[in-house]
Amino acid sequence: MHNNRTTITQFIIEEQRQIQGATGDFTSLLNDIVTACKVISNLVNHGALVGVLGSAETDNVQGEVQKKLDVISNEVFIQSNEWAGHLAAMASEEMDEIYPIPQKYPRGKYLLLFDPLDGSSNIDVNVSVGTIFSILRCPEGVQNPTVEHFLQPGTQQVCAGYALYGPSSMMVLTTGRGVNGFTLDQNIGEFILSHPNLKISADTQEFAINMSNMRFWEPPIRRYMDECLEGNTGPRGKDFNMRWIASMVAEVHRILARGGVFMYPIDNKNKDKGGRLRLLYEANPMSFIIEQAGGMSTTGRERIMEIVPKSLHQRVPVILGSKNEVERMISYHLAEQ
Ligand code: AFP
Repeated sequence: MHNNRTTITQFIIEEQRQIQGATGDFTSLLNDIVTACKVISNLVNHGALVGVLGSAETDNVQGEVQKKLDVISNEVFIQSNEWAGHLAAMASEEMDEIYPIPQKYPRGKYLLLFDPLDGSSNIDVNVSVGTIFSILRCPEGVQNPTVEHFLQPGTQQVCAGYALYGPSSMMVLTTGRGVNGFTLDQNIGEFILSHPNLKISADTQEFAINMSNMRFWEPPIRRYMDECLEGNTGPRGKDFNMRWIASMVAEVHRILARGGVFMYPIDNKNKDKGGRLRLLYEANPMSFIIEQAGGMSTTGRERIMEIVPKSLHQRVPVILGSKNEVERMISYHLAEQ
């Protein structure tokens, strides 16, 4: 029975075979990313036993306090991906500047962007966290990429994915040909295809938003949420349920599994920063996955994947998930204009 199981490597190789001119470079890059995620999964699993919990007592570029595991996961990602010759440079939510591949290694044609440990406020309380990544092509002829080469809209992504470190560790990926999920078999150390061709239901009765920000919300979000909360006695005519994990990877994963909407909208608290979530490390890769699974992703006013980034650590409002609910929220934003 075990012979029928498809490993993530086999899956990626078979997918690449269907693309004319594929050199195998991309397959190897993904393998290195998978290795990094397995290492992080192992560290997260062992937690206090290997001394990785708690604060690193440093701030990242966003002014957020870094956890030890944020810093360690960032190093794991760099070490796993810098040597093989597939990348020209990397950028991470945890680093102020881009990371060009050191001269001692060959340079390749891809750019890798990542949030090594998303939802890290959950680490010390043993709640799910994850890694998010996005792969772009380094523009033709560019040997020494600079920040501007990373500022490509999400529609240019070659691949996006996340690893979820939850009750089981999973990897979910898209290369623009649908979304597939793999579960880590701890005994053999391989991700095995377990959730082929994930699709998000168009309708849902579940939303995820940080309700503590309610007093800062703009009218379209307030309207949408008021209507949901009125339940079957209100205009929606049905009851809604709520979830908030404070770990975007876990929220997106739930939406892929059973539908739902996730919102981190612009509000009067985060307006100066442009939103809460990071465009290049969180919003773009998750939007690619959500769209490929039949869902939608927007700021409320524009499709996230079409935003032309202005800076490496740019933040954006995010509304994503089941299509009919996201469309409804877009219409509420349009009605406000
Ligand atoms: P951290 O990685 O700093 O914990 O941030 C997680 C996150 O970017 C995203 O994964 C969550 O959805 C969101 O922030 C949680 O935000 P709140 O702190 O407002 O709940």
